[in-house]
Amino acid sequence: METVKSFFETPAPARYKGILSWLITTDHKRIGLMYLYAILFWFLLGILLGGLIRFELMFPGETVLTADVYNSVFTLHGVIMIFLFIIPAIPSIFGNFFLPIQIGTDDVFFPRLNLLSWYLYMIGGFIAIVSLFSDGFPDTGWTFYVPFSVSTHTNVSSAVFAAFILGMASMLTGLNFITTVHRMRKPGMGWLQIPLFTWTLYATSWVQLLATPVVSITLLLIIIERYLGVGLFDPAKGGDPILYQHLFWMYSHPAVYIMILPAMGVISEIIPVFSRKSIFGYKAIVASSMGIAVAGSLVWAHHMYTSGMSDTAIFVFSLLTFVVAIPSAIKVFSWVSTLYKGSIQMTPPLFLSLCFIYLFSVGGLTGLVLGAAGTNIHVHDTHFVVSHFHFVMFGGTGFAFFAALYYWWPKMFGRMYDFKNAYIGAILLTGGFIFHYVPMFILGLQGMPRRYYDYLPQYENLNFFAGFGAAFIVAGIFLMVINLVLSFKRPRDAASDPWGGTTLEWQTPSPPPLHNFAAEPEVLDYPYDFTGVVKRYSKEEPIHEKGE
Ligand code: HEM
Ligand SMILES: [Cu+2]
Repeated sequence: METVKSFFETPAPARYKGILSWLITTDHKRIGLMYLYAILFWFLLGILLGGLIRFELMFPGETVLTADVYNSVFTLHGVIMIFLFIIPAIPSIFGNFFLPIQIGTDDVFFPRLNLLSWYLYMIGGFIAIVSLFSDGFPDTGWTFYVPFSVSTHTNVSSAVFAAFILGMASMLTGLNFITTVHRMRKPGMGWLQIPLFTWTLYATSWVQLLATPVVSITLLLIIIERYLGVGLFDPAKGGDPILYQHLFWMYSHPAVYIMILPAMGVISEIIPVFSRKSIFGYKAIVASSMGIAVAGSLVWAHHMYTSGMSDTAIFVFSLLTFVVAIPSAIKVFSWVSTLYKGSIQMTPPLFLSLCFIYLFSVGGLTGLVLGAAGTNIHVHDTHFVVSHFHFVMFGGTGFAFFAALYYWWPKMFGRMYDFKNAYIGAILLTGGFIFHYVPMFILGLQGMPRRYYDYLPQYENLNFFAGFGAAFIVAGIFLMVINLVLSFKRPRDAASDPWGGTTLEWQTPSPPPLHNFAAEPEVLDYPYDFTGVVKRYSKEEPIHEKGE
């Protein structure tokens, strides 16, 4: 008699064909791919909304959106980009697909919980869509600040409930990764043999697990306030609206490390492979990942210097903000030191990684401008802040997302792609990015406030100019996605190790079989030795020698 346990333990592909074999799969690779398809949909929708915001801002006054609709559009853009793209993107797609393989095992520790996390992600996305209808999507901004989020008539309750559900999916992913790294490493793989991508996912998972509950409860409090009016955030009832800001940023600042740490892990995988040199400072990078996860939880109030905090509190949070920049700088130093005197082999993943290092550094350095109270109070809530977080989130994680997609695509799908189109797309994206966001730094320094659909005449030229940058961004992104889709026209003949990598995923076939390893994988020690590691783009192609 077939038990429930054996029902789930029999891999779905062996049981069902077609869509059903996906919908009940517990294979980490398939779950990673299902996240990829869903997250790409949301990302492209978020990009189009970004383009719409920019088109509205290209001309003063009403262009295509009324003031109310503009407020809902940037809120939707922010909510999609934060909760449906950037937080889940790299951990849920590439973490799910590659973490078990990188530590030499055949799945995550809780495969069914992993599938549940995907369903929660889909349900969260669905509820966000539902919030669009009836009273319209919230017009509060993605931060849902009280008292406005309690009083506004728009669909705040369902939107924050969507974010609550998405938080659950994120926590389950974190729980799974921590348990898998502790319990399922290939025998003999010590902690200092774990690849850096997996290390960053491990550090991220602790932040996902410990910080997410704070925002989950805080978002539920908004719903309670909207329906019961307890007065938690209402001074007239003894409450305090600033309490909401503390609770919200106690998650949302550590959340920026949920966004950037996995991205940093991707870059730490790519740079050594295309420099043909082991990473500089493996242990320093591991320590800095854990350091960021811990120190990053202590700086949240640097978002609130203008909320009436005491000078002492401002001083403490400003100092801590400078401290947390140190581990990030260690990583940038290690990447550049690895490139130094390496035999650089340019490929689309490396090109995108170099863009990441430049854009993330600009984002990080402008973060210090914001961390210093003296400058912060002048540029708080202006387009300087908007540009800063686009440099770190989009220039950082967004570019690392594409670098990861182009680095692991041959392994995930067994197909190579067109390099020329990839470069054209990446150059359009990078050029458009700089043309779009650098003017926003200047507009912010000149005092243009964020979250207004209109502006004073002196801001007209730079806003108009930035519009062309946004057009290039959109064109570049769609070209890079279409280029990958077109790879399905190519033969499925990518080699198992097209780049000459040294982590375990390059010891599996492309794509990997259900249980990942056709043969017992060999765990290598850091520093990796790249000499003699052969590269071959496709099975048929001759071995690529150095400098080809
Ligand atoms: C074509 C690409 C994009 C364009 C043109 C764009 C444009 C903008 C603009 C102009 C704003 C400010 C709206 C205002 O304050 O009035 C904004 C806000 C925002 N963007 Fe983007 N963006 C793009 C991509 C992204 C990406 C990739 C992310 C994240 C990964 C992102 C995250 C955000 C967030 C969180 C906000 C804040 C929304 C709020 O104020 O509540 N954007 N975007
Ligand atoms: Cu912050």
